[in-house]
Amino acid sequence: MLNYMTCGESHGKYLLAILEGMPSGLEIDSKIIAHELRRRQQGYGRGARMKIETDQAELTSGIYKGKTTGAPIGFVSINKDFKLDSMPELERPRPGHADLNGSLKYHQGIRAILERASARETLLRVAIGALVRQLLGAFGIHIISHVIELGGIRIEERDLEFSGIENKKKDSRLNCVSPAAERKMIARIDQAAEEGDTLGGRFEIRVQGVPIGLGSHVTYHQKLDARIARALISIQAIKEVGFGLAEELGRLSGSQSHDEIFYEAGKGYYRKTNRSGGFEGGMTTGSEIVVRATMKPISTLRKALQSVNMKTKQPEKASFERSDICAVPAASVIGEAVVAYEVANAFLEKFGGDSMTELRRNYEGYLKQIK
Ligand code: EPS
Repeated sequence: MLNYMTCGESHGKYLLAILEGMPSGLEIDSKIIAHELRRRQQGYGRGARMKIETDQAELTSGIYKGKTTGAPIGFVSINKDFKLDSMPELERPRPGHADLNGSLKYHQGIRAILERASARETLLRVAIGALVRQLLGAFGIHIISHVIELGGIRIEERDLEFSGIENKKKDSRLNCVSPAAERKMIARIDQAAEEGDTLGGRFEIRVQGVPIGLGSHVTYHQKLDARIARALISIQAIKEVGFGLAEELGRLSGSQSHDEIFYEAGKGYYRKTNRSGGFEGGMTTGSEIVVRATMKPISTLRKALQSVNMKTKQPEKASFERSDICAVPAASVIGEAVVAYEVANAFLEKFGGDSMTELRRNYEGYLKQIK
């Protein structure tokens, strides 16, 4: 089973992580990690910080001659914008940020809170996700995301194929399959920037190639859909997560809501629809995992909202520091990473093994057994 811990502040010297539980013998391509970190930095509407940084994560341990050894893997990332001790204290908490609650709870100023609450921490989650998705890739499991709504503008495309999504969003600046919607989204971001405002949106994550039976119905904490929901909600500013038809299911009848079961010799059990988003009873059905998440608008606004000065207790406008106008494309990349981690963890939980050889043997034996 996997486990990791991260530390580091947004303007601290380093961001650090240790990942344990990877089996030995997995070939690691550090270019994939660099690629995912680059993707996290992109997206129209990102702020000035992303022009300063060239995010990288050095792997410091647990890898020998390009392969995992089974030992804990260390990640080190250096912040170019390292200036924590010279950063000013803030007195006017931003509505929507961790500022007020964190400051009162930890009995210290806002600076110490925002430095750790910042989404900069997700750099490490993306690095870890980029490493574990190489494990998933070795078993034919692939993950993609795309932005489906931004600032109230939605894509019209429905029932998109996995490979279609990948092709259509290739040249996108917003990780979006629809050039027409993207043009409107970019105009909306420009408008928000002019108005000193920010925007949120919604993205979809798809996981292809998962076998039937990851996760478990037997205890609530083993349910894989619940673990994925928790992982997505834990990304800064995510307020809603739904699988498959999600909130639509509240309006449909049973006959419109479930995925009928079929069997074919050689192929095994399968479904023709995927209304469940790939989950029944907290376990994968073998269909694609389809999960959507909503990100609220960034809470640092140039057109600051009403707040209170924590020193004087007088009403004042909230603090403003440089900020993103919109980070939904970045959130979708982070979403891929955290979903990759949860799926990889459930995969290791189910098939176990200290080495790739053992893991592969267990996986192949199971596939034969369920046909
Ligand atoms: C981020 C780095 C931060 C912000 C953003 C995410 O950089 P800075 O605070 O120096 O501008 O751009 O963080 C927030 C939105 C936030 O509220 O803290 C990053 O690397 O993703």
